[in-house]
Amino acid sequence: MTNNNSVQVSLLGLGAMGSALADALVKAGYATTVWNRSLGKADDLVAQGAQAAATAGDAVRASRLVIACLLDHASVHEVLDPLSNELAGRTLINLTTTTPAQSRELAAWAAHAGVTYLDGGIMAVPQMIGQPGASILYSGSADVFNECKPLLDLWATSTYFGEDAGLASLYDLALLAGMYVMFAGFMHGAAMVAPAGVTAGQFAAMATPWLTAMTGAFQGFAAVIDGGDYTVEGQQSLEFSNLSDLLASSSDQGISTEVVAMVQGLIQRQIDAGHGEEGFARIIESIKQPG
Ligand code: FVH
Repeated sequence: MTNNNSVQVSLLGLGAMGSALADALVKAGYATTVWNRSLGKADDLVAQGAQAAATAGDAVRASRLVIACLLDHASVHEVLDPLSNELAGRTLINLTTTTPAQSRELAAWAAHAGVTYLDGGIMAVPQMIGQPGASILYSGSADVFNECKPLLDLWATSTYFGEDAGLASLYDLALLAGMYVMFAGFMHGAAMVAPAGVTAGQFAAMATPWLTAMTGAFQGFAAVIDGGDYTVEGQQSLEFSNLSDLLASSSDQGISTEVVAMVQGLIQRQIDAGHGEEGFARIIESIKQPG
């Protein structure tokens, strides 16, 4: 245990994630006060040395640094709105998942209440907290981020994006968008080979190295997008990126074509607009300008 016991921290919300965050604080020796709406969830933490607060107000009054990890934006307001006077002059780090607009709204609410605010987006599941691979994204007060960095780094790799409190959440949701579309691509491939008797496990064994290798293309696409010139030589053109074989084979296998047709639609809009000889990265223009 390290010597953090003079640093008082209060954590509101002991769901799966809040409990993992609190556990890491207690193990690192922070003087941790915890509160949860329903009883019983603090017991293990108390056995390890945490203090259980009877009310959220008691938890807020116990520490200058208050961390919220609740269900959603509405529950954060439900818990904190009645406590705005007690929170004044304290620091709030909100790790509850919210949209960028909700994060900015909470930052404005906090500023109005005299609370210094840092927003966080957790890119990890509870079992990953304190383990390599966990990442938490932050935006809002730079002073809070810098002061609290040793504590934040207990949980995960901490990355700060700037004073706009909505940025951490924006990155969080953008990364999740990429993940879900990639997962849908994997599911499509697994569905395509299934009628041939290929198990999802057999397909995953091929898909993992293939898709991992393909992530190497991201920086090349990014250079073209950031350069703003989709005619740069050496790229695969949109006309070459014809997905009709993928669509026909999917239909032949008797499966949905929705996932591939979505990508084909983005390609086709750029071809129809006269950009067929330009690079594949140009489909970002279809996404930026909804059809
Ligand atoms: N768990 C995960 O894998 C993801 C990873 C990415 C980030 N998320 C976000 O983290 C927030 C908390 O998630 P969680 O996993 O801890 O969620 P639950 O286990 O469902 O616990 C929810 C806690 O919120 C409390 N709560 C809900 N509504 C209220 C309310 N109106 N007033 C007070 N507290 C409330 C709930 O209390 P109880 O039901 O035990 O009484 C839990 O403590 C979340 O934003 C994820 O999106 C986690």
